[in-house]
Amino acid sequence: MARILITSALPYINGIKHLGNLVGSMLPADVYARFQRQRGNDVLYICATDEHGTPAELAARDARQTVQQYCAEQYEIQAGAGEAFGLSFDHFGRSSNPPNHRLTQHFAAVLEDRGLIEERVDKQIYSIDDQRFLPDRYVEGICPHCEYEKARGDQCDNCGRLIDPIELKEPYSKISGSRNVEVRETRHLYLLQAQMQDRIARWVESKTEWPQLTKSIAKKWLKEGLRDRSITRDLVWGIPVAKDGAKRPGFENKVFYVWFDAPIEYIGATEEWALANNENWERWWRTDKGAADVKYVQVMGKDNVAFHTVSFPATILGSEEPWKTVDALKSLNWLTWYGGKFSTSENRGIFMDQALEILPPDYWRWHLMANAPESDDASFTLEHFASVVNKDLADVLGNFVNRITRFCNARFGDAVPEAGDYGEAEQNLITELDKRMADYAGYLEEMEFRKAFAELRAIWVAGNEYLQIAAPWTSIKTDEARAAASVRCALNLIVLFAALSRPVIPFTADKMFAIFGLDPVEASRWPTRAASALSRFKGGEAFTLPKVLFAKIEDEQVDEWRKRFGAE
Ligand code: B3M
Ligand code: ZN
Repeated sequence: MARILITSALPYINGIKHLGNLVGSMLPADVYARFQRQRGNDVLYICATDEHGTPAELAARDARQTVQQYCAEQYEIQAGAGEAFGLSFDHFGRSSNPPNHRLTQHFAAVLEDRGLIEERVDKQIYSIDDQRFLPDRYVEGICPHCEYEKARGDQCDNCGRLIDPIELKEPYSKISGSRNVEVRETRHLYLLQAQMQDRIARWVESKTEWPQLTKSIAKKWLKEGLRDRSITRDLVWGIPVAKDGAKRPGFENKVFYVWFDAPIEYIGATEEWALANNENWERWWRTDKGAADVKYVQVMGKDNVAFHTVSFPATILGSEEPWKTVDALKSLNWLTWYGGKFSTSENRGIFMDQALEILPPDYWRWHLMANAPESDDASFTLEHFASVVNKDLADVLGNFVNRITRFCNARFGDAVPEAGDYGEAEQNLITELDKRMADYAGYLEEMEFRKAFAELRAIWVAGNEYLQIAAPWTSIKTDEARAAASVRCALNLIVLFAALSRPVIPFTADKMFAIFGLDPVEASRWPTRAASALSRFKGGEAFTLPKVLFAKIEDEQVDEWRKRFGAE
């Protein structure tokens, strides 16, 4: 039994996430976690809300709430949406919780002991009208790299480059809109990453399992050369710059930078999980305390890769403490909304709560994962979504289940028929399934999701083709035992399909198990041999007729949703 620690990038607290965020980190991590659990591995899947930094403060301001109230409310909303989507976190924490405070302050202290942190005088934009510094997103202006007019102080949304706010042209305050700003000096803590260039480069080299996209991003950053970066900000909301409960002199009104504390929350949230469940978090994170044999898997969108392949490793490796570091890092490209951006303010795109108002989670889960933005960005369109749902889920999987249960019920009654032995058609099916099941599991193991779900679809199709060939509705006229064997095989296929499909469409899989009154946990133990899967039911097992598993999406619905969600 392998031990697998999985984390997906922590969603920012400011507002419910859209379908692109979902498929960019949490959903693929969930599918992988479910697959590994079904295989009998010891899995710990950890996520949390990322609550610090300027996005949270700005959103709380817009909502006319204190940032504490805002975060507490949004946390509940995001946790609820995750649960409704079937995201099987072992723990969904909050980066503002006490363990992360303790750990972040611990890392800063250790890094300083190692000579990797120093105080420096820094230049920041100060707003005279707002009487405060304007770190990161509090300031906007023209991008120095691509001339985009609404570049944020920390990063340009147009060209994706990271920005130092004082490089922005024509800066203005995001709080008041005032252009009455100037550059002032302020003290900050700097993490001396430049010194760590070689160590990080060697570490990245050692990560032979990393996929192409991940590796190329890490190498690009290393090639540009690691720069020392400030890890504190002039803000009130965040983790205080303190040690042993005492604030650092001169840093009373400063906190750690959100990107310093956010990845540490992977560990913090594990500690939250341990506290809540009377468990031991160190055996997942400390290689001196049992974590040496853990496989650690991270999942994230491509914009987060540099922070996980360079910045967070600088924190971890720089501490020289025996922390577990990432083994496999799955990164995804963007899912776009009709080729453009998802946007709450412009009412473009579907957000997690809205998605579930119109259809159950498995419709979305299947479409998103089968068309995950892996090799390239992918565009979400309602038209494509409807055609995938109608074909794969309604016509192929749903129809199979419906057709065979109804036929059996009409001709043999409400139990699996006993007569007949498997013959050549079943043998051929078993041969095909064995090959496809092995390929499918291999792709899931590698987190090649598009390929995996093309294979799963092919497995469902193979079931339909088998039914076409076996045609019990014809054979029953001349050879009832043959027809009974075909029906028994097809009913066994329902259970096999449910087990194989459960990582991606867990709610439907459980409905399929329920047809036969099976316990989902036992019945979903990962099947590796088609022959044994298809001999589960020997005959005589009772079943109940299921309701239709997937309703087809009608053109009128697509038209209505196009209007509602700003499709163009
Ligand atoms: N919250 C950015 C994002 O959601 C950031 C990820 C943190 S992972 C430690 O894209
Ligand atoms: Zn730019």
